Amino acid sequence: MAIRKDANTLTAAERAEFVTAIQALKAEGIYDQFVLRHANAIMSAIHRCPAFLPWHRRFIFDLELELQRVSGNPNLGIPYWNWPSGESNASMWNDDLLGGNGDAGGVVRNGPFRAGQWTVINSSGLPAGPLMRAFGQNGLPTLPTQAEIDQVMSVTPYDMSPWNMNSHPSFRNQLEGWIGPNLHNRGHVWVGGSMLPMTSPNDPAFFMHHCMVDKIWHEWQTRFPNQGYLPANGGPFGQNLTDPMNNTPSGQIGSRPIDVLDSAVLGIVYDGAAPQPQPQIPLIIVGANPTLADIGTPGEADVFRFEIPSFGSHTMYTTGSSDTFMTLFGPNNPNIEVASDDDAGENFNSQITRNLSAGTYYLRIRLYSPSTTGNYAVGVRSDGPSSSPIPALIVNGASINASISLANESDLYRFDITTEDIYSIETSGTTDTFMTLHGPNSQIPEIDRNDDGGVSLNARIRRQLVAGEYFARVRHYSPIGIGSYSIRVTQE
Ligand SMILES: [Cu+2]
Repeated sequence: MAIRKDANTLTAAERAEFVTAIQALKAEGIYDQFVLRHANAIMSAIHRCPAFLPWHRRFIFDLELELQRVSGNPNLGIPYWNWPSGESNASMWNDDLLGGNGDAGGVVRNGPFRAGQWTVINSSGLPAGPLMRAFGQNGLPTLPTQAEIDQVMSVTPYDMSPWNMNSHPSFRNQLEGWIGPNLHNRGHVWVGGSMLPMTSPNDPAFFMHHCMVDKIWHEWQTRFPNQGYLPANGGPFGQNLTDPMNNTPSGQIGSRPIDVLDSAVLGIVYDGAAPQPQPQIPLIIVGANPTLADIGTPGEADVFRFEIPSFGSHTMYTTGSSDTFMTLFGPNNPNIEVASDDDAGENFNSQITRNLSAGTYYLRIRLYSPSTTGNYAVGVRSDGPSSSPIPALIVNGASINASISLANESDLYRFDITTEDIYSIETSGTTDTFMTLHGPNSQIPEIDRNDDGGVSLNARIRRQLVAGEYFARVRHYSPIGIGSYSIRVTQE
């Protein structure tokens, strides 16, 4: 399991281990193969496009496997360059890790990758001189701040037609840096020198930089589990969810975006994110009169919290004449999105009805138009005790959409079989689900289990069932994985 840490926090022993492993790969010729894999990819197939993030996730993952191999340490993770604290005087640029800035001529003279110790290659694989750096000298003198990262972290969807540097709104395009505060591109330009051309992996800082890019994508995926990779299909070849990506070998994992979407499945763990300060969040009492609020500044969003004591259907709603937009987060985590809605309520009000398990939930309300102000009222009501607390699947009926929103969470469903026959119970979506089947007429005996019998990573159980009540339990294959899925039962 790769444990990826903030480069500035590494111990002396961790720094030495990372440097020694990079040097060993260089000596084997493996490191330069990575430089060429990036340099000889089609520029526009791996940058300025949706595959930018999965391509580089797979790329640094493959290097990490090599680092683990040569070091003999299966937990060695690429350290990440935490930009807000990674300026030129940060300890990651000390001589025991990356070495620092170049001299007046741009040549790196300090650290393990200094001139005489480390030679870069050109895109033909030929030696091309020493490593070069020129911190802040190429027109972008500062690094991204945490506020700028937070700003990009709130952008949805993942990407948007025309799937290039003009895409807007697009999380990928903002993280890559063509619009918005400029995160990824700025890091390359700020380091300068060898980090500018397509041979930029010549500087080991490349991998720490892209590790930070990947961490931000990972955190965004965790925050918005219902916002999947786009385009699923219909985009340029090499960019769709199940297309092979340019210049990516098939290896331990596949070469398609879908193969790398779940960091947990890849065994990647980022060190603990700093706990976020919790501002006082107003409490909504379930069943009480709606709470009055207003958006006084264009673009502002209000956050409320409420407590659900036990499982049941609940409706979150706004009233009034404003066009509100609502996003629900939880349970017990203000960063995990459950659902969002624009106009399901009366007039232009937003409304979400959902089965909620016990816990604390959060509602974020904004106005649909980011340029207007207005007031509204927001409330939550229980839709009454349901006759069955377990969601019921109807044979040959509609799918139920749900999500695993917490580590180790599992969802339970029930369904009735009236005629003995062959039935299939299956999940769909991009989450790697795992399913167990129990019954008849009891939740206890397990009669079947499945991981990947369905389409791609979905679970599917196909089985002869006698009449009775059955229960299906769905969890993520990884104990720390989360994500959304749909489930249905069909008679064959
Ligand atoms: Cu790149």
